[in-house]
Amino acid sequence: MLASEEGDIVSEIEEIATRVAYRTCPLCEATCGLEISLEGDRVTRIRGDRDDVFSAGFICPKGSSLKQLHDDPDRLRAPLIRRDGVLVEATWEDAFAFIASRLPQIIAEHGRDSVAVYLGNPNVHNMSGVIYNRVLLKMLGTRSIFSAATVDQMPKHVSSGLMFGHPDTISVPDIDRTGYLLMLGANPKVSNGSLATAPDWPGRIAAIRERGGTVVVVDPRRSKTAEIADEHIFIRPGSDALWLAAICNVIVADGLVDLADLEGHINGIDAAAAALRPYTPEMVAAACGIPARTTRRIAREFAAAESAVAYGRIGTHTTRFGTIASWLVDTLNVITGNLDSPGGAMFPKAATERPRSRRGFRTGRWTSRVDGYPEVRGELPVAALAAEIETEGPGQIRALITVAGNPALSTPDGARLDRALDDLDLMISVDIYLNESSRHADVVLPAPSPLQRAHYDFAFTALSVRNVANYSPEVIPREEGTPDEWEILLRLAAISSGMPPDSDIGPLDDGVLMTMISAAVGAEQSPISGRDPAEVYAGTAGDHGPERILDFLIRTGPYGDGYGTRQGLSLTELRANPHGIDLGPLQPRLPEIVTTPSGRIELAPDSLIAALPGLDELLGHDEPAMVLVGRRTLRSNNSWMHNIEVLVKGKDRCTLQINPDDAHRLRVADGSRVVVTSSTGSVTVPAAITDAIMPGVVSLPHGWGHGSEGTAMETAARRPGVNSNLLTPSDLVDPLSGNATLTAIPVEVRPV
Ligand SMILES: Nc1nc2c(c(=O)[nH]1)N[C@H]1C(S)=C(S)[C@@H](COP(=O)(O)OP(=O)(O)OC[C@H]3O[C@@H](n4cnc5c(=O)[nH]c(N)nc54)[C@H](O)[C@@H]3O)O[C@H]1N2
Ligand SMILES: Nc1nc2c(c(=O)[nH]1)N[C@H]1C(S)=C(S)[C@@H](COP(=O)(O)OP(=O)(O)OC[C@H]3O[C@@H](n4cnc5c(=O)[nH]c(N)nc54)[C@H](O)[C@@H]3O)O[C@H]1N2
Ligand code: SF4
Ligand SMILES: [Mo]
Repeated sequence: MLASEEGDIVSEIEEIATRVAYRTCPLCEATCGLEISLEGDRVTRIRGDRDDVFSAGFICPKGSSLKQLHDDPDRLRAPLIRRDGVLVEATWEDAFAFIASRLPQIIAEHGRDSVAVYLGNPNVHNMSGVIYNRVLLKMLGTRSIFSAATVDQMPKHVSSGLMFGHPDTISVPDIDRTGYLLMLGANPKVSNGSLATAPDWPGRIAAIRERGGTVVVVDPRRSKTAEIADEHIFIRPGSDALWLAAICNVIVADGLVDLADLEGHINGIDAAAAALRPYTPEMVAAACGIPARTTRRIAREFAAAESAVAYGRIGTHTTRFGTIASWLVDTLNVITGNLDSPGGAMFPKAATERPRSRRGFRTGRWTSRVDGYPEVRGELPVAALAAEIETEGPGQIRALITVAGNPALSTPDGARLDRALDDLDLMISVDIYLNESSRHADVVLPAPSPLQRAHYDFAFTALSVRNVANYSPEVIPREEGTPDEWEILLRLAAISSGMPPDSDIGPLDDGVLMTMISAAVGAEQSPISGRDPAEVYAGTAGDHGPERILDFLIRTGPYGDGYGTRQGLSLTELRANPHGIDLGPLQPRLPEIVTTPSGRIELAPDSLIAALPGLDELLGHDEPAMVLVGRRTLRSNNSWMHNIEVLVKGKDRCTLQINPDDAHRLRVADGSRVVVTSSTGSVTVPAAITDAIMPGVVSLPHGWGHGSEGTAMETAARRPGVNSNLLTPSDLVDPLSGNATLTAIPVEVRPV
């Protein structure tokens, strides 16, 4: 009796103490559902949520390490202020007072453009960043805006803007239905996918093959994805645009153009065909390292497939021809009738999607002061940031705010930027670590851990291979007196507009929502068109912050309840569905999705046609002996998860992959240290000899190079690796998008 009574007591205690929370993983674009077991506020286990409507239990090693990230003693929990040259812990009040004593003064003396902002990648995975960075930028009123987008996907925004009318109208590969996937410069087996949100890419690739489809991977490395594909084709780094031109050329020359349902929706097909005419498979063969017969075969297979889709990512985007490559990927999809068609490239319909105007898209409304680069989406190339800090004159950058970014490691010519960061009059970092960039800051404001904030993927539901909506509340409460990230951003916004550091930010937050409501009630297509703004405001769930705005965006979005005008989604509905709500497979969206002034897809935008002959530069030159490409590894996340022991233990991952022929020629032994030198810098790193990489190409992952003085990431410092961006030059940007060149970097390799 006693024993069972005891048992009852024990299980009762367990019942009180343990709980399970469901949470979308915010670490990468795959948006996996996590099942998180807790005892009180201590995480005991994280595994894949088998009931998640999209990920069905899939998880990678990073997802479960959110526990270690949360528990990491190096993760910042209190603000830091630089006093007598050293960063010391301070109260939130003191930190904001410090900023208020410096920032408005710099703006008053040197003008608004003297304050720059750099927004890093995790902002896109964070409701606070997505909504409130815009408020910060607006209230700062600066044009000195930089982000990780210009070391990443900016070419896709530009080509999409020019072709479809809006830079966010991005087509994604419908991998769950396609019969033929042609993938360039992407390694989703490892990266878990990008600009194509899908949990379990490996399983989805296997499914294509199981249903009789074909997967072809074009990459200078036989990547993990290439290993699970039907075919892998080595390509000379940096030449994707040229090869895609030849593929399109074959489609046209062989009479394989078939617009199918796109007939009547396309402008410029003749102009595009004429511009591509010179680029025959024979002409590009040497530069691409791909025999003409292979190019012809792939073009014909692609055209013949029941459904087919071309998909290009980092490797195609991070070159001077990134925008051209991105345009040609979509051109290939269009001319084979595979755009906006199941199994082809389709347009997601996110639950928070806003109607887009028919203004069309343009770049270059202003230019960068020193190098004259055109503005793109209101941003300047981050490759130009160091020059803007170093170069004196009106408009020189004197202060920098970084939010969730590590540009010292993530952007080209890291050594130069690292020096420039030291020259700033003021640097403010909102970050969870004291890393290679935030170590230069005068004030560091720690954001809460990912488990301490609510989550909804505004960005990735718009890039998803299936329409899904999934909201997760915070899993663990924030420590008493600690602001959420949106409050930090809003307070920075307030201070930058001259408000006192301790002002009530509530009215500002109300204003953010009210502006959105006013726009919606005034918009014809909105379900709340003509409604009373005050009534809508009063009916919005929650009393502040990103969740209240999420409720508004969901309810006025394409599946929303329109504030009672129809059956549909709201935040309440999302909360009731912790495993997500499946909104079904992607649907054809033409013509409504196209917002070019003509109302048609523009296949031959002037700026792209004019830039195309630039590709000739790749032809007929002497190849440099060696070129450098990057790579990602499964347990990394750009530069910032190397402080987690479970992710970095084991063999060294920051190695230089080199082909056996090159290793033999250069007398490099496996595991020996080699010096890699580019026009920009030099690093010493262990060699890893492998025939998975093309002769003449070496590969080094980015995001390493830890342990510099003033950082506080002990585990990372023990396995520092080297910064591959010491080798990437800052003066080679894609002129159309401002994107940095991070691949095909000429280098010399020699043994130590
Ligand atoms: N050579 C080379 N360079 C590359 C690439 C490449 O392929 N090759 N890839 C590029 C790409 S695609 C990208 S996206 C960029 C990434 O460039 P960045 O965004 O500059 O770098 P990350 O390493 O992602 O750094 C993110 C920072 O955000 C912090 N952080 C994490 N979560 C939060 C949070 O919730 N709030 C706040 N405030 N901070 C947080 C982390 O501590 C870290 O300091 O790197 C680029 N650099
Ligand atoms: N594990 C892990 N996952 C991540 C990240 C991470 O750091 N680690 N980062 C996240 C981020 S921010 C992003 S943007 C995505 C990126 O996701 P992906 O675009 O899939 O990026 P990578 O895995 O770097 O794969 C790029 C591939 O391009 C190849 N490549 C290099 N140069 C060329 C070229 O000139 N032509 C062609 N055809 N191929 C080339 C490389 O060999 C590599 O295999 O990954 C996300 N997911
Ligand atoms: S694949 Fe991406 S979203 Fe899924 S668990 Fe891993 S890091 Fe998280
Ligand atoms: Mo990225």
